[in-house]
Amino acid sequence: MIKEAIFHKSDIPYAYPVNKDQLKIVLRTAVFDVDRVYILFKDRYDWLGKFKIKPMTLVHTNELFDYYETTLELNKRFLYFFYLVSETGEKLYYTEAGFFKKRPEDSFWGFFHYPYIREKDIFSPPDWANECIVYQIFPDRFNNGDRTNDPENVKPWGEKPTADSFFGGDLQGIIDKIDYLKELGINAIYLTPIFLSPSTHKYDTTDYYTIDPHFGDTEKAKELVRKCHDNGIKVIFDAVFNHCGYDFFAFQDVVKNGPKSKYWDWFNVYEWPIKTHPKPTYETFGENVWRMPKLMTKNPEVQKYLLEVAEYWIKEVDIDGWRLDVANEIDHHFWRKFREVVKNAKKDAIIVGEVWHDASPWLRGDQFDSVMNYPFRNAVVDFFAKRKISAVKFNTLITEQLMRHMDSVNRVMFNLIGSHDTERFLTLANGMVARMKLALVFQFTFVGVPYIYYGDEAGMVGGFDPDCRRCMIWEEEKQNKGLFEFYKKLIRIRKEHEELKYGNFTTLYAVGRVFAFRREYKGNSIVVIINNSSKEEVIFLEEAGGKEDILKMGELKRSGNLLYLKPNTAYILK
Ligand code: ARE
Ligand code: CA
Repeated sequence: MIKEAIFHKSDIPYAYPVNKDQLKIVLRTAVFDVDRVYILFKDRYDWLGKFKIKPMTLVHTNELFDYYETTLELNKRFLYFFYLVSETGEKLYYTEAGFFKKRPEDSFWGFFHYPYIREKDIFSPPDWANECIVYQIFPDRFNNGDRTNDPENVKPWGEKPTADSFFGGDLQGIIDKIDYLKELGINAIYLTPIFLSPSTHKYDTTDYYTIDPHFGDTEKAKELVRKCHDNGIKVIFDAVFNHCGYDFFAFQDVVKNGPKSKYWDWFNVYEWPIKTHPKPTYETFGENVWRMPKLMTKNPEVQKYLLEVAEYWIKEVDIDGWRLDVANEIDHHFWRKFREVVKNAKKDAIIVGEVWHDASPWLRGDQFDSVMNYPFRNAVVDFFAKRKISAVKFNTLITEQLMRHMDSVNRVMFNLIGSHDTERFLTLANGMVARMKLALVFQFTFVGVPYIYYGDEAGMVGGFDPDCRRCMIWEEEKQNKGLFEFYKKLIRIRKEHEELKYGNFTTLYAVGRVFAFRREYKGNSIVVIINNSSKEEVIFLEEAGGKEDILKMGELKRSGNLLYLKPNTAYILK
């Protein structure tokens, strides 16, 4: 056996409670190396008791690893070790103290321990997140519902955007389109920042307590949230707490009073008087973005200020959660406090971080509920839009992503295929709607929250920021109606099937460009087959037997368990 690949630790994501009685256990081995895995376990305080034995189930296989899982139930306290048998009959015991050929004595000191299921440590995202389909809105570009609040020099709707063009979109515009959003079927919206700021994107906050007048005011925000709630739509705001805007009162006080300012320690100023050019003399977001001075969240006064902001908008306007900008550059310490404040203000509010890479340090239950899942997006873009990776590689990417987190986290990950910071998916797919549809089938049947960037459903295109932020297309004749209907159908299918929201995920087939998997929940299963190639493919898949296609994207010809997949076609079999 390849011992070097065998891995477990008594911590997330290899050991964690799924509820107050059950402990989930995961073990990794090298791919195709091990034939059977058992776990031997007992209560830590049952000194003289015998170990119980349970076989573990192989749940994922990818290019490198096999993953085995099981769930244990005992009196909350666990002592355990593993017993592995290879294809060739080799036997091995695996403990916290390493590997043994002979079974360790019961008095051995090196077993794995899960000391106690501590209820407070169990991760529990808001229930509604599991049912969520989220729609991201960039307010200046979604819909102009009130011309009286338009900024000066507003550009004609639909003109090509530059980094600082304004188009007049606003909160009234969103209110006016609630029916549209309902028809689509989404049940949550996430708005990029709407607080007072000089820019069009509003990531450089001047005042955290004022809605930008070009968007509306606090009353308008209340009306938006109320009307969304009346229509079953949750509302998430953007918390830009890593940095403020240059015009923020505290920074302006520092600009004026220097080291004498009460707010001096809110920032990291290298040199005073402050200069913005050629390089800012203070720490900023990104590389010398002078409009965005970095806030020192290690400072208790800064913490207090920002935590009050977080609480204020929940209480005042009744929002349902926060998306956290540049979340990975703010201390964990702050986010733990933030979670306490937010959850106290509203028990089922959601906290979604912006982290573009492995976000596991923030997803242990003490900080975020979810993140914008960019690793998901990257895999989907490479497989479906660009077709530059094989199904095998794609399977490796997504199974490794799944194994990074607790199941309960995976189910609420915000699975996007594009955002205001990326090229649009359709552009990356070279305008080929067929490829996008396959990606959407995957997005809506995979584990996690499907996330729509405004306008994708209308067939909008666009390159990097600012081009990905074009004005929403409202003229019906310019919208891609077929794509819109396809979204509607996928949303309906997802809503109607618990398997797709709560089911576990098993890859069934990953060869060439064909990918198939099963979602299973409470004895019901759905099999999804995607032919991500431009030619007919024939596959053998027993699991498809006795199931009917509910997507009806194209005809599925079968002869026994042989399936004839049409080019660029997906099937959702129930
Ligand atoms: C503007 C221009 C850009 C220009 C930039 C630099 O539009 O063309 O390159 O200025 O001067 C906001 C605005 C942007 C604006 C930016 C700076 O929306 O339009 O850019 O402010 O003024 C990293 C961070 C991630 C961050 C992205 C942008 O990790 O947190 O960069 N995303 C958030 C928001 C943005 C927002 C800000 C932060 C600032 O979502 O919209 O920008 O508040 C890799 C890395 C990522 C990296 C990503 C993108 O994959 O892994 O870490 O994200 O690329 O660069
Ligand atoms: Ca307006």
